[in-house]
Amino acid sequence: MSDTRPTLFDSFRLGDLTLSNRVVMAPLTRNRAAPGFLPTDLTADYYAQRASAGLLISEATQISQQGQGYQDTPGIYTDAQVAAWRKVTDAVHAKGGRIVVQLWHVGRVSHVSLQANGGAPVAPSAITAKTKTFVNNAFAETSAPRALDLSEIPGIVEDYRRAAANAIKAGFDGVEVHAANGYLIDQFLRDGANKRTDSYGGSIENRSRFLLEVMDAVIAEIGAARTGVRLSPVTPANDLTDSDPQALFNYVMDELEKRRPVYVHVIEGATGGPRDIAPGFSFEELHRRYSGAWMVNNGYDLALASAAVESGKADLVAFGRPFISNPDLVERLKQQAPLTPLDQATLYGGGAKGYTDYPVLEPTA
Ligand code: 8OZ
Repeated sequence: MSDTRPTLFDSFRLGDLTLSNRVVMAPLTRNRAAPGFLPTDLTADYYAQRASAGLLISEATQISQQGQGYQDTPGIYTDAQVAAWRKVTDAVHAKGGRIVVQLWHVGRVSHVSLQANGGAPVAPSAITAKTKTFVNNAFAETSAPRALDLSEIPGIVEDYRRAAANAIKAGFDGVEVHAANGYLIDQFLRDGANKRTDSYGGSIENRSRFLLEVMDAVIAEIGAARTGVRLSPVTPANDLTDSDPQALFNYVMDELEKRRPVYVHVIEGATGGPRDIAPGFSFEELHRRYSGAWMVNNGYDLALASAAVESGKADLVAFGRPFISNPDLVERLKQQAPLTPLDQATLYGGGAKGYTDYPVLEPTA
């Protein structure tokens, strides 16, 4: 049966890892970090409960204080954070799971109350995002950012490198560079937010420079086999637009292909929203340019995911919200069992309720 097509439930070789299936838990912000921006024992339970996914991607995790944009999100820049994440990765590994950490810098999607000395958030250009963040237990307009000075950019690249080194110290199987959803790297990429006139703005090559420097630094530190990247070429999330996303992301893919991170993770359509893609944009064209593992995300169900894997459209499929309310999502998909609906009220913040108390299927006799 050597010519059978792979299914969603077949194992997959990802770099040096063997994933037990092709169902990935997407990164999901839960805002439950303890003081010091530490993951907790509950965080360890939460991920360990979901360890039957082929791969877990952690919630977005800031690489520095400057990179934080919402209250109670975890970091990976202090020794205490590394030690706390070690408990999470140990718990996942004890259950036979695999987990990477998503490395995050929010750029302009932040608030002065989170920044050192109440300073302005940083961005490629001083353009405020028309979007909200969550701080001091309430939604708030994002604060007006200041444009990064050219001399500051190497320091942020260095923050990514250090975070990647910390990830390995913390026992992660790798990292995912968050270059999606309108955060800092995406702000550099897309021309709605990047109006720079130096070597990081203007042309597609210049706007891609920051992402590629981050990828080079992370790959030099931990290796391409442990480095993935997430892109959302057409999402309007966090007030971001681009005048020619196909040309921009074709170039990005050609440059990624030279560096061969272990996977590229794409959000098809509007993040967490419609999968519709404007005419003229083709994800297939991006996929054709890249020979590594291809991970897709956004509104997948069993039928869509199975079709994607069986047709070769994707190697891996990331499920987001269904994983919150179904810790045994892989088993439920396998059995075509009903899914528990998500409780929106416990999505962000709080404790065990809506975090570690979702049920698993009763074992069948
Ligand atoms: C939801 C709420 C806060 C942050 C993303 C990290 O969209 C996020 C996020 C999602 O990538």
